[in-house]
Amino acid sequence: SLDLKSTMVNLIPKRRAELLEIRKNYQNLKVDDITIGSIIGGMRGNRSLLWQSTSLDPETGIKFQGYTIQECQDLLPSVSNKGKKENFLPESILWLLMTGEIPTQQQADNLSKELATRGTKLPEYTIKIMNDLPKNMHPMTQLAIGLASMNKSSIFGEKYQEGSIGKNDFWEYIFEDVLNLIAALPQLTGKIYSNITNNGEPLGKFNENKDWSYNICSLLGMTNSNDSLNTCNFNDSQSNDFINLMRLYTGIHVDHEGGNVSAHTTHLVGSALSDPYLSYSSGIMGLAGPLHGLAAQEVVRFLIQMNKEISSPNNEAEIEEYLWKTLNSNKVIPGYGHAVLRRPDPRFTAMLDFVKARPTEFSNDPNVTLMKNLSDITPKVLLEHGKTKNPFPNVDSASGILFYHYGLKELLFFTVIFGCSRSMGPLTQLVWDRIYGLPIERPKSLDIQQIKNICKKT
Ligand code: CMX
Repeated sequence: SLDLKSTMVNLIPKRRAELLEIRKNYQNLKVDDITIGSIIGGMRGNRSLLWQSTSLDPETGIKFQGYTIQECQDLLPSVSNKGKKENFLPESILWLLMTGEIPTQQQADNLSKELATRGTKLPEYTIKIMNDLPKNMHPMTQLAIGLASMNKSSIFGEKYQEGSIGKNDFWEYIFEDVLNLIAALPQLTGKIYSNITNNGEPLGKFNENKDWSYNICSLLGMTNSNDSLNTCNFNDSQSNDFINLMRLYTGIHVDHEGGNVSAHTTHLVGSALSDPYLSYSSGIMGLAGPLHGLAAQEVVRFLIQMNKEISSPNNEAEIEEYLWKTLNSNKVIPGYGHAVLRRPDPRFTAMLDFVKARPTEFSNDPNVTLMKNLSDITPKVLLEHGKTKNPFPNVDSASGILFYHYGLKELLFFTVIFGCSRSMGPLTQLVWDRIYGLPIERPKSLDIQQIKNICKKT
């Protein structure tokens, strides 16, 4: 089938039967031990969540339905641009996450068109709320408010209130809400950016004939087409490169397994049958935390500051000295290390490849040069320092500085673009949660006395 919903309809009976079979035969099979350490240590490593579309391997990094980023680059449809292969579309990866299948060009184009059609306009009441927000309100607060306000038009919410749908049909209306929500993100993002940079006046126009990432760029006023209303100084190649950077960034940040804060929160809130707008708005609140979505901005600050203090971004000795100074004052090197990964983050490699493919564009940018040099120097220093389990760069060490290079200077805003991308994984899971009829989440908590009692018994 050429449209996503019918493709899902075809998949559902087999997948439901599969889960039923597992539940019937293996209900009591033990998977993991829960230790006192994990109860008081953020539940690290507890294998206790069902998450279908992505998995994170310490060595190979993120896989989308089993496909690495490189395989996605090779296999997933992009837009065709006079025979030149562009970065794959996030719409393609959304199809892959939802179905487990690589879409054809036609399927990806159809989904792209469907999102553009659904996303033409924000609801009037959301526009009003966004217009009334203080223009200097934190961009992630604006995003969470905008999304939560759209629950007024939740189809699932309406049907549920009417009492007109049974449990087996919930997924269909959740799916409608999910596509409407993802489709609305370019408009909402553009509105937030115009609030913080242009007193709420539009910076660009939505183009129904273009893809999702293009529309994010045009609504930021960051293309050189007529769809952007400001005087962005991009030449043709920069404009096209920025749109491809947006496709790359939003394509590879879609999901990182289910246990991270934004994904897990969306899933948890959705398990109470809160609609996708409320569930993802909650996920966004978590993404706004400095230990989760804000790391990219820390890296940008770090690079700019280091460049102020060293004589050249190519001076290895001074860079090493700066890194040691940071570590010796008990600070972390932002953009390095990872809770799960034990190799360079393949998302970082994809970003670096983007830079390497455009030497003329980036060779004169001292921050990008420093970012590249750091990826060689920092692992040696961190290894010698001897603490971090993973001395290699993670995705955040490159992503923010590339946006900065093209003129996105509002560091707090980067996470809103992260939020656009991250909608795709957790909301895909929300659809599957309802397809599978998963129950409300309710782990058991223990107080200190109960924990002490368990400790005494051993
Ligand atoms: N610089 C200096 N020290 C570091 C470090 C870094 N980049 N990364 C880890 N360490 C230290 C830790 O602080 C810890 O020290 P203590 O024992 O004194 O507490 C020690 O090494 C062991 O930590 P770890 O097990 O290797 O790492 P964690 O799982 O505890 O933390 C992370 C992971 C990402 C929070 C950590 O590496 C870090 O703070 N990195 C810098 C911030 C950053 O880049 N965050 C983006 C994460 C991207 C993502 O989540 O996708």
